[in-house]
Amino acid sequence: MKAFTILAAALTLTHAAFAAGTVVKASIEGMHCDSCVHSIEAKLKKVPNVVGVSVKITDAEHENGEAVVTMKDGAKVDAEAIKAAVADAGYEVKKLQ
Ligand SMILES: [Cu+2]
Repeated sequence: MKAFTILAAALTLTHAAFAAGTVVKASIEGMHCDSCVHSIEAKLKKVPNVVGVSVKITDAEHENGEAVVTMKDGAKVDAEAIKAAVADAGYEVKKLQ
């Protein structure tokens, strides 16, 4: 399971791409229905220090969606862990901010 390997590697990194308490927005490609939304939400909720996840389809015609991930206050965030969780659900993060 490649995604799990990536996630494990990401968790060992001390570098944090985002400051504590950050709300991270991820643009996701390939989403087309509620099932996509739920599977991505389920994976992101399992990322350490994630306290809130909101996934929605932003452009149904082009199958684009967005995940808004809220991190625990004071927690370090690794962008790779979020990307890996989305990849584990079967989708790709096109942009993370
Ligand atoms: Cu779907």
